[in-house]
Amino acid sequence: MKKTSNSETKKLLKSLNPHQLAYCGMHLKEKDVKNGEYMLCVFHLLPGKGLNILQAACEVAAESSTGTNFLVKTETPFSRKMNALVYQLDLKHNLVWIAYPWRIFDRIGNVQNILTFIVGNVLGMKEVSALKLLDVWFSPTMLEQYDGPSYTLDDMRKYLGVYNRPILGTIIKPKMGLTASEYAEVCFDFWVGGGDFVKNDEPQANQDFCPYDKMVLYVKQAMDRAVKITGKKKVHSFNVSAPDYDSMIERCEMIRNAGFEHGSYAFLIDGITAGWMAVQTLRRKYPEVFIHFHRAAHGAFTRKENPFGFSVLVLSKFARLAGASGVHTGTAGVGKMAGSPEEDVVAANNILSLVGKGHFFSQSWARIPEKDRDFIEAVKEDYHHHVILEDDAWRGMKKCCPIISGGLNPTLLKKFIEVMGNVDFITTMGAGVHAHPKGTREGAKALVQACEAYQKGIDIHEYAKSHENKALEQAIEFFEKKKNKEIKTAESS
Ligand code: CAP
Ligand code: MG
Ligand code: MG
Repeated sequence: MKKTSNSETKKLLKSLNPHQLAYCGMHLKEKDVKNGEYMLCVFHLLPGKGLNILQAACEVAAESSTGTNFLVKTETPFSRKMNALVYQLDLKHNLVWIAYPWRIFDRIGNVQNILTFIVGNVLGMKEVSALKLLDVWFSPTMLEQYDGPSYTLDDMRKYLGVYNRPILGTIIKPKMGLTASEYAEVCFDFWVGGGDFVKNDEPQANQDFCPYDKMVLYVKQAMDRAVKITGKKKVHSFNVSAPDYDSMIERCEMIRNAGFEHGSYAFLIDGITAGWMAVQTLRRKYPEVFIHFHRAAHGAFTRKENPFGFSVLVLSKFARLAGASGVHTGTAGVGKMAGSPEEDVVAANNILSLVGKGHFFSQSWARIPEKDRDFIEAVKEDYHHHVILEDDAWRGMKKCCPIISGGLNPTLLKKFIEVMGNVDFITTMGAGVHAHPKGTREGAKALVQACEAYQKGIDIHEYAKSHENKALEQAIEFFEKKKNKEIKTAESS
């Protein structure tokens, strides 16, 4: 636990005023902060003018738990017990660890409430010139209160009959501007080309040129046609983000009343712009539906150039806590979006398994004490069978699956799987399918063929040589030529 020498700590402690001292717990040991009463956070923190790191950290602990910028006369012995406590520092890397008594959080399992505390006002405080929440740890007793996912990737696999490979998906492009029937036609082409899963793009809503009810109706017809032709089940993820609760529920009910069978539709929610309450509403109201968390606007908090905010890992952990079945976790530098490989992969792996290694904490997503013998068995089962045992679901928070999109195309699938280290994710390629020189259907075929090549252990260039894999050959020609051209332009500029 120790990250600062005793002399350094002593010097810093002496600099604290009584107000700051009330939020300092540098005496605490690992066993104290892991006694089940605390949620633990680690922040990258640069102090504001005139403060040292411990002073600034205590000010953050105050503002993000019970306090304000002065010691108030209205404090009580109990309120002091609810103070968050700074318990560890790493002066070399400007890191601070803060323990939060989780009784201060809304007791009905409310993620929005936690985030308002720990990445709320504090991001605007003058006492810091940088503050980024890098990792968070939940005790088993705290996990007890949170829903976690209900309908998972494993359920979707069962519905689709797809195992041992990623779920192959797309986002319909152009992102906006197609009529409802044009939109549905593109879905049909992707599904008939062999794709499993189609999602609305994150801004899809009730636009006058693509009325929501028509989009739902035509997608259903397209899905029915595609299922009939291919003999394979298909899934569509509808964006149900809306201006208010009633309109969101109205969209959900419109989808459920359009005749889609259970498992063939998912609810997509723009979790950052629509908000955590919407995510948890969908999870609690529709436990039998895949809740698809799109993270548009996360860059404002997660980009590494931004000194304020939180990491992709933190966002993904809270998405699992809130009950998202899947959340976008980034393409680990392989695709178009900014994001570090290590960051995205750590996030993806942490929300998928029963025990995940974070940047600073190893999180067991068990709702029971980790010493429980059976829990250890459940973890072993989890690794071997990729599921939390059905009758053991109560023990652990179910998996939340990574959803990978941003700039991927069939030629990058193998590279991404190797970076991820497993195939337990949904990939949704937009341009990667619809920019194919021969259009969407061939783009879908190219994606399927790239996945087949991976599963057979054959290089895609080899695999594309056989005549039935023309779609893949054309995709390689197009996307690799484009990439080479980009490299050449970058080199010449
Ligand atoms: C991807 C996408 C996704 C972003 C989200 C887009 O389209 O539809 O919303 O990938 O990024 O709008 O860009 P392309 P992330 O496949 O055409 O890039 O998954 O990193 O949250
Ligand atoms: Mg300590
Ligand atoms: Mg999008």
